[in-house]
Formats: sequence, C-alpha cells, structure tokens
Amino acid sequence: MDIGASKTDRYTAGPLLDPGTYLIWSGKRASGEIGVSDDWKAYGPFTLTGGKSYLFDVWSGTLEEVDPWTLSSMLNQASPNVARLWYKRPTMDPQVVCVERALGDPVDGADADELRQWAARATASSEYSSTGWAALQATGEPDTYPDHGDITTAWASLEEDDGIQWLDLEYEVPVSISRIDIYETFNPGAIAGIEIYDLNGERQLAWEGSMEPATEARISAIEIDSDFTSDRIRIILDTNRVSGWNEIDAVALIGTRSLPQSGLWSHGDVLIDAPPGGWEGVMPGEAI
Ligand SMILES: [Ca+2]
Repeated sequence: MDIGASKTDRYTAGPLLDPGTYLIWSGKRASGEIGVSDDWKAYGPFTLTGGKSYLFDVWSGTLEEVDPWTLSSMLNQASPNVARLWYKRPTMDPQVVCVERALGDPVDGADADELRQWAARATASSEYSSTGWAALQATGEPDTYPDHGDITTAWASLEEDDGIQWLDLEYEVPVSISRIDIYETFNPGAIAGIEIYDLNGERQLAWEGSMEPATEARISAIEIDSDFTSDRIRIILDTNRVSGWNEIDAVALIGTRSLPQSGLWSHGDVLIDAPPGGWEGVMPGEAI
C-alpha cells in the first residue's frame, strides 16, 4: 500500500508505560483498518524502566534506550514512574504496532496460529566440543535423524553417564507450547524433565518423567499444557539412566502463537489506549 510518503524514517511519540515487561508486536498494516496486520511478529520481551525513553525500530524489531531530546529538543525525561516509548518507522508502508502489557492467553480458533519451529540458539550444561557435538548442533532442522549413532551433528554432553545435564533452546516466536518433539539420535531414553522459561526468565517445570531406552533413533514427543507463552525451554537429561552418550539432534517446538490480546495500539499518528483484557472506544479491526 502506497500512502504517498517518502521512505524516510519518522519518529512517532508512543505511549507512556508503567515500568515492566512488554512484548511489542508489529507488522505491515493490512487494509484500511486499525490493528489489522497480516504478518504479526512479536518482539521482546523488553523490560522498560521508569524515567527512561526507548525507541522501537519498527523495521528491524529492535529496542534501544534513547535520550528523548535526540528525538525532539522540546522533550524532557519521562517521569520516574513511567517509561516513554517511541517508534522509529518508515513512512513508506503503514505499520501496525501494539504494545502488550503481559503475554496474552492462548487464543482459540481463527485468531490462533500454530507454529512448528526449530531452535535458533542453544546452550548446554556441557558440550563435547565447541564444534562437533556442540549445543548448537541441536539447532535447526534434523540433520542426523533417522541415523542412530555417535554423530557430530547432534549435541552430546562432555562426559557420558555424567548425572544431570541440560540443553537450553531458544526459538524465534513465543508460543503457547503444546508439544515438544525431541530427535534423540544416540542412546535415547535419558530425558527426565522439561522446563519452560517464563517472562521473568524463571524456569517453570512443565513435564517430568521417564522414557523407555531405545537402540535406534526416535522422535520423543512430549505433550505440554502451558498457560503462558514462551520462546525458551530447557530439556533435562539424567544421563545415568541410559549408558553411553545421550545425543539430541534437533528439537521442534509446537505451539500456538497468540495474537496480541490487549495493549496500546498505534498506527501512524493514531494512538488508542485500551485497558488490559478489554477494549473501549475503537476496536482492533475497526475502520479509522
Ligand atoms: Ca543436528
């Protein structure tokens, strides 16, 4: 959609926010309606501190702290009780931005969007080396499965049969997790628990148990009933349960992406403040 403006970046004064943790959603605006985007992406969570100003770059999805007078010489610091959010956005395409105060509840039906993602980043309690069998070998699509064996393209801990070991995996899009598919490609059966990181970075136990050992590669599907969204999990292995290295090739995160549920909507110079859990005045999707 061409709104006849240049591509020059423009700064828009955003909302004053209580200090806290937020997701910022943005996407290219679809149709001539407020709050309608055909490509929502969630960024963050970001922690905003009172008395500071922040600039969210709608184009790149990054947030940085700024001195407000760099945006306008008329501006002073926000009060200690609030954080000021600004948007840096191109004028070429209309953008929809929503600041969500807390992660939304899972959404049913047409508003939900189930995703299957491969890990983007990984760290571990230990790794056999920084290349072969490193934690990063558990990112991306499977490249070992269905082979079973001691293969460099899967993660392995430094030592075999070495007590509790963990593998942390991060994904691009926060989802309400329904299932985790773990591609175990050497000595399966050591998985003892799954933890999910919440917005505060605290790990919440989502599953614990035991599985039958196996002598061939398998996909271990673990059903999760998560009542919050997350983009980071921890897989806990008790490596003493199954002798030899217990290697993981890849981990798929299956879950529902929640669309923003409540928050502060902005399109261009239009800013609508809606209370958490409900809308007053203009509804998302309502024509300007
Ligand atoms: Ca792999």
